[in-house]
Amino acid sequence: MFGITNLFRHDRIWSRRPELKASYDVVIVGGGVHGLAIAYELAKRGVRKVAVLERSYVGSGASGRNTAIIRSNYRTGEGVRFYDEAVKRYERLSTEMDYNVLFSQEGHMTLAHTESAVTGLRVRAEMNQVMGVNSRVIFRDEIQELVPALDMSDTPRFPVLAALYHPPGGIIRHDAVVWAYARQADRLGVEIHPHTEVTGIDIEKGQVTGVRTSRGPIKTQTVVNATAGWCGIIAAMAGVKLPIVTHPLQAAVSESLKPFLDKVVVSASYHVYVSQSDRGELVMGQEIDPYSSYSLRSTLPFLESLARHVSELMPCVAGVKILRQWAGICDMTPDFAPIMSPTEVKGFVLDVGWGTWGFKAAPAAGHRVAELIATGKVPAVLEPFSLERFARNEPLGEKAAAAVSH
Ligand code: PYC
Repeated sequence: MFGITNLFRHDRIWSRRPELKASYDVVIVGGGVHGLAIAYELAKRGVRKVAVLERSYVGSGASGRNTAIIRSNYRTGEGVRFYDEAVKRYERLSTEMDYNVLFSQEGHMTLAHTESAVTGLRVRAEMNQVMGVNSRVIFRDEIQELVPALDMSDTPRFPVLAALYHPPGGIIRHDAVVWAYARQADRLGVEIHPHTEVTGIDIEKGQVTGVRTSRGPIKTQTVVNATAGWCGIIAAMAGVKLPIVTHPLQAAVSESLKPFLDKVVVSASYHVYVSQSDRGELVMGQEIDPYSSYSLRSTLPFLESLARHVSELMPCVAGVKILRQWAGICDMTPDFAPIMSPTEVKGFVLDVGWGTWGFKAAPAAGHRVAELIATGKVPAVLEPFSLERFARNEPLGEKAAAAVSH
């Protein structure tokens, strides 16, 4: 690869796709940020024969489609502890990877427009503070000072009453994170196989023995399902049933504007969130589409509703043009928390159910799932995220803090 002149020669970020080997120690299904982070962490622990299989290009799924919000202001102690580990790992990631992932810790703000929402934010703030996470409830004057673009008058349909302000939250460059992990994993000897589709998983006497792919079979004793959107399909190949329903999630960006918004703003009543990227675009989204689907189509009703609600929240952006819109698909669990877990099939490990909250978790998920595989023991921080919690009827109750819902 060359720059404008051939004086600046750059090597590829990671190696060309190699031939598939007949066997690997660990096969990771899914070449998004989670799969790559697990591979990198395994390689760091000295597990060398690791292959990442991706049916399209690296980062083509949820990793390339999310709106890159990082935060740990969750509602349950289990959630806050886990996502706080992820935020701390993200803070060190540019240095660890020797690659600028453009993490802007500009602060995250969840607005409350009703008294009951204010109570919900107080509960979250308490839990965040008990767990050592910087979050507090702030009121109208401070909100106005931090985000002058918000309509703080009494005339909106839902006047702003208070907000949960979380200073360590912010936005990151999602491609940079994916490329950084792919590059470091590759340097440590991980094989990355784009355009390699998994078509079956072989199991003998309750133990994984191999994976069938569009490029031939592979022998392995360990398969990690790190897919987003299709995790139920991959799990079914191993005979494992997941309590997951898949929904589209849409987002859009505006034309570039001068910087005026340096907080991520979320409003559950208007069902929208807005941030401004380093390029000046407004990055905006709503809740998941209400129907279950694998479609990556973006829709006009989404855009109409987004435009209406964002301009109610920030009337000054009403005339701004939309540059593009897109969709991703999200694997929703009943409790809006992920599944990182061994399964009843020996050697079949899950890192799935990441709904609308997966990108922000990748460094912690990669580290802890690799620990689970390398040591054979579930790390304490992952215990609450087992698959079995659903059979035991012990859901986590994270719905109130995931994405913009409630
Ligand atoms: O979890 O912050 C979040 C989020 C925003 C949009 C989708 N997920």
